[in-house]
This record gives sequence, C-alpha cells and structure tokens, in this order.
Amino acid sequence: MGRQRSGKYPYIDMKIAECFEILQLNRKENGSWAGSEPVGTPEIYLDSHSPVDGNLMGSLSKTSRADYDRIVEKAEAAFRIWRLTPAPKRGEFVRQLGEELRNKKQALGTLVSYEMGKSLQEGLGEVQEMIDICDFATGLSRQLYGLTMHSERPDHRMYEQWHPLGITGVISAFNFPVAVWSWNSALAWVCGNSVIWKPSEKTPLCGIAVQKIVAALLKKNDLPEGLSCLVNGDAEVGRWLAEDTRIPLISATGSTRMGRSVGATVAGRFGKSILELGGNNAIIITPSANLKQVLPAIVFGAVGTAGQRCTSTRRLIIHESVYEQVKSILAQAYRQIRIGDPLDQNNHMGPLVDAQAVLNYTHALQEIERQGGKFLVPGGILEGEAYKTGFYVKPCIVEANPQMDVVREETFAPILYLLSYRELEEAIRIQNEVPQGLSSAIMTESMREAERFLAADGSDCGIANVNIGTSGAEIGGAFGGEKETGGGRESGSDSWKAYMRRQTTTISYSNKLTLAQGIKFDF
Ligand code: UN1
Repeated sequence: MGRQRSGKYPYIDMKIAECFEILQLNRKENGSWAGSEPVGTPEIYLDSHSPVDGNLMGSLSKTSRADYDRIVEKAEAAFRIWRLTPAPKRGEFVRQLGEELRNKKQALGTLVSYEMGKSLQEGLGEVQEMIDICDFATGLSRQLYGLTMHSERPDHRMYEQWHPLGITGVISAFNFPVAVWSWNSALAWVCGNSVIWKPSEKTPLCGIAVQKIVAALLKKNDLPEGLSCLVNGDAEVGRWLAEDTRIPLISATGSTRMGRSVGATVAGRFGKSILELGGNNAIIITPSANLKQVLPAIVFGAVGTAGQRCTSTRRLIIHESVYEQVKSILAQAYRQIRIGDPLDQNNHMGPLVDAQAVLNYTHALQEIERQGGKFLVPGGILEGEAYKTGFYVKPCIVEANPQMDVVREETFAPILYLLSYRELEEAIRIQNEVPQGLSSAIMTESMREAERFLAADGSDCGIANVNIGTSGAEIGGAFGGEKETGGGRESGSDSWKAYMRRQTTTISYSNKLTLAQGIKFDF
C-alpha cells in the first residue's frame, strides 16, 4: 500500500516494524512457550500474512506433540505452586500485566490491526478490553466469595469455598486475537490456575507478542514458568487440549462447528468447558426508534471488524411502518463507508481475514441470489490497485425473509439482512427463531416494548440491549450466549466461578454425631 519499507523487516513497513521492535517480535519465532522459555526445537514453520496487504509478517513453528507434553508438565508444576499463593498476590501479578498493556497499547493494537485486519481504533479498543479485565480481575482477587449456610443440625457450621481448578486451556479465534485470551487468563490466574493458550493459526504473531509481555513479567516477579504457556498449530493441537485429562477446563471461542467437536470431546472425559461460539444477532427497530441516534449503532454493528465479530449485527427486524425509511437511510449511510487499509484512520472498514473468508462471503452472496434475497446494497469483491493484495469486500444489505437458510446461518462477513414485522411478538419470534443465541437489541422509546423484549418470553440471547447495538459489550458483564452459541460465560460478573471448583464444607463442634435428615443410627 505504498508505505515505506524497513530494512530489518524487509516485508513490512516502518510503522509496523516499530511495533515489532517494541513487542520484541522476530521474523522467525518459536511458537511454543512455557513462561519465559521457548520450548523445543522449531521444525515446521507456518507463515503469517497480513490481510491488509498480503505481506509476510513472520513465520513461526508449530508445537510438536513432544513439546506439547513438556509444556503441560510445566503448567502442572506451576499450578502446584500458584494454587497456594494468596489470591491477592496473584491479583498483583495481573495488576502489573494491566500496566504493561497500558505501556504497549499502541504497539499491540497496531499489530492486532495489521495481522487481523480490523481498524486501528478497534485494535486499540481490543487492547483496552485487556486492560479493563486486568483491573477487574485485580479487584476480584480479593472477592472470591463463598456463601455460608445454616446447618439443620445443632452445633454445626456449613459454608462453601472456592479452590483453584488446575490448568485452564484457552482456544481463541482470529477475530479477537488478544482480548479473549485476556478475559480467560486474567480470571484463571487470580483464581489460582495456570494457562495454556492456543491462539488462532490466522493470528499467531499476536499470540507471540502477548506471551513475550507476560513472560518478561513472570521473570521479573520470579514466578514459575508454566503459569502462562503458548502452543501453536491447527485443529490437531486444539484436539490435544480437548482430549487431555490433565486439563480440567477448556475455554473455547470460535465457530459452532469447532465448539461442537471440542465440547463433545471435553464432556466425554468429564472435563468442564466454556464455549463461546457463533451468533446471529438481530436489532429490532420499532416505530418509536430514534433513527438518527441508532444509525451509528447499526452500521458499526454490521460493518465493524468487517462483520467478523461474534456479536456483529446480521439481521435488522424492522417495523413495517418505518421499513422504507430505514431502508433509504441505510442505503445512504452505506454509500459513505470508506473501505481500505485499516491502519488509515479515515477508513471505516478493513479487509476480511483471509482467502477462505472471502470464499465464504462470495458463497453466501450466491446463496442469497439462489434463495430469493434482494440486494439493496450489492456486495462483491473490491477490485483496483489499492485492494489488489488484501482481502477487501463490499459490505452489503439484503432484503430477505427469516426462513431463508442463509439468514439462519452465521456468515462471518459484512452482510446485513432486512426483515420486516407487524407486531412486537412477531419480531421477538423472528429474533429467537435462529439456532444461535448470543446478542440482541431493541431500539425503542417505549418502556413497554423494552420490557416485553427483556421479559422471560422476550429475547432468548445471552445479551439483550436497549437502544444500543449488538456488539461492543463491556467486560464487566458476563459474556456469552445460549443455544448454538454454547452456553458459556466469560469475562465479568460471576464468570470467575467457572474457573474454580466449589467445595461444600460442614463442620461439627458438637460432642455427639448428629445425622442429617433426622436419621437415627445406633452403634
Ligand atoms: C467476539 O467477537 O468473539 O462485544 C468477542 C463485543 C466485544 C467482544 C466480541 N467486546 O463485540
């Protein structure tokens, strides 16, 4: 894209090279780490190309099975020490991580933007989510509360306590290459667990950069290596984690297809899993919606991250009385969307992540035609010099009906379906009638409509918003959804409980043994 090239990193430009320096990234990296030590001898190298311009950013090795086993042993050893470290001390480590991320926010955000393709603003926002969850987890380290209960027996006390669980395996997706790891790791660490992370093979350098930040901090604090481990590779490495009885908890973010396989494998060995999978998120636009106010929410939800958030807005369910008006406002707004280099802050939307993503997008466009959808704003691959080497596509709007198969599926691309409704009950039924259940929203000035949407027979999603869009959730809430979204919850609220084991304790200070349920047993 005509940027100035750097000497040390011949394929990338100066701005990116500076970030590489700050993040201490090399052109060739060992992709397997336990704490501050790279593990094993690199053999097979995988390349990471930027979707922005197709440039080779770097190469890194895939984790071998032997290295994987060594890494798990290190994570087990670290856990044995960490589980006995007081939780507020564990929190102090996470606090320092938040500080480091503040220092490296610009560099890491730029790397995220360049390796994944989201806008720089969104890359920086993603690092901000990491900082926020570190702050949250630091406070949480003094609040891992259990309940006390009144025993039915005299002179007995009952309470529950939360203990660390063990190694937490984190499998994360390309679309949030660093934030999702942090939601899991910050909580896992204050809860007393060690972490093994398998980042997406589409954004491996983001994984290495984060590992290096954590590794330096572990070393500085003289903490056991193995608290933070990194393994790299494709679905095979994911399967090792899912099958491994040494790993009591797997937190997996990605497609429903991936989650179905990982979830079944983990359940088959009675492991615990947190699944955060596909979404098919809708916004209901009621007659009273303040269209001026909600338009940016709709457009950001649909084209932000090029439609590659699991919270992206995919369906608009519009009341028939405002349908034509919404159509024309949207068509006009879409004409103003600037697509191109995501590091250029004038652009709203960057590329899709890779060639496969473009294929999925074009396949969906064909299906829309075949199934009778009508393009209000046409889609297609962007041609021309500026787009030659990246994966740039046009965000599109389709008038559709809710029963079309393509509308019921999650296509990770900027495709927005318009559906119309007459009664609110119908809108809520359409909203709920998809296999996924992550995020949802209603735009209304009517308290009755908002509350109807939030009632037990309202939205069936894990996230239900009023007068804001479906994406961009804050870390303080529990994040996740129902049905094919997998049911897991990450990040805020009491999601931490999934990273610990609950122990119920009954203590007698009586002189005689009393049995519960009034049972008499003379002996
Ligand atoms: C995801 O797409 O997997 O709510 C996570 C949001 C972000 C996280 C999305 N805070 O859009």
